Amino acid sequence: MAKAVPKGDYDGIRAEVRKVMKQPNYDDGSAGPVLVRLAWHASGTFSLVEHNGGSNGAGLRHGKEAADPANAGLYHAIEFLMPIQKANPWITHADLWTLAGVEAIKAMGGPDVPWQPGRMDYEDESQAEEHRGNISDRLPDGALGASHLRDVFGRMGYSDQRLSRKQEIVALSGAHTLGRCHADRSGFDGATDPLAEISPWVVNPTRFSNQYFKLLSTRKWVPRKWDGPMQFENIMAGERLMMLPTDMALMDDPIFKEWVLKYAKDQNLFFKDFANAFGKLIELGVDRDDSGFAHLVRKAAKEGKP
Ligand code: DDH
Repeated sequence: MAKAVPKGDYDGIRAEVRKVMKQPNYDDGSAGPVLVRLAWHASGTFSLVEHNGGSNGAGLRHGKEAADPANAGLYHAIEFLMPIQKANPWITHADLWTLAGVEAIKAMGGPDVPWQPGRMDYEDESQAEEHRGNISDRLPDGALGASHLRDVFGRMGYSDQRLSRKQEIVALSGAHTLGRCHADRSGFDGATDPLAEISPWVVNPTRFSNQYFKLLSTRKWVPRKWDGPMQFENIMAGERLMMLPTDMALMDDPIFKEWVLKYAKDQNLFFKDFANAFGKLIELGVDRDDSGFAHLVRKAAKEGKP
């Protein structure tokens, strides 16, 4: 029997997301990048083996996950979406966050990412703790390298050892064509630097494109001389762009590099692979039953490795 699809005016929600994206007093005038980051951090905690984490439940609203330093600054995204949730209480936070990320990508010129409703929300902190267990330290650390990327995405089920999937880690990393680092959130970048306000990864950080791959593969990136965490920079005509050590790892590793170069040359290929990979990301751990809803039941951990 085909699974039911939960009912709701999702096109109306998409239109409202486009409206709240316009934030003249926030960053580059757009909430888009931080909405995409919310969808990613809500989903990227999934573990295939332990079968916990992921976007279902919207656990990031509660306890340790909300307080995780990796999620610093995401309250901006949650607050931007709050009026939509209040006006449309039928939609769960978990569905709204993932739909907002997908719609923001589209609104910023990116591809259509497949999205389906049906996620549920944890009712309270104790339900979240009971279902999720300890999922701290699962999001990637920008100071590390290629093997860390393989560990983090391998835990979710993305693995570059499988031929058909090796490009997904690189494709997802292309989201750094959006937004910027904030010294008060991740510690990267420098608020005291006169050039700091123009230090995202690419020149136009609210436009989804393959610029990240073009710049990563063609500019000369040098370690930044400062007291903050290790990061790389390229300054040209007074404009400072940056890369994290994890971004540079994509060029150091021959398998990842092959895909960086492909995406730098072919934006359509990047859009196609990104849409597939992001679509999978927001589905991780979302197990719908025939009602179309992904009821929040604690699953047993799986045997073995992904
Ligand atoms: Fe990221 N990211 N990300 N990222 N990310 C940051 C910002 C943004 C890492 C670290 C950082 C993905 C992968 C990685 C976005 C999307 C995605 C910041 C800066 C850090 C640090 C946060 C701040 O200071 O505000 C690391 C490490 C990885 C990795 O190694 C894999 C992925 C997979 C995505 C995705 O969406 C698929 C976006 C968007 C931003 C910009 C946020 C903003 O507020 O602007």
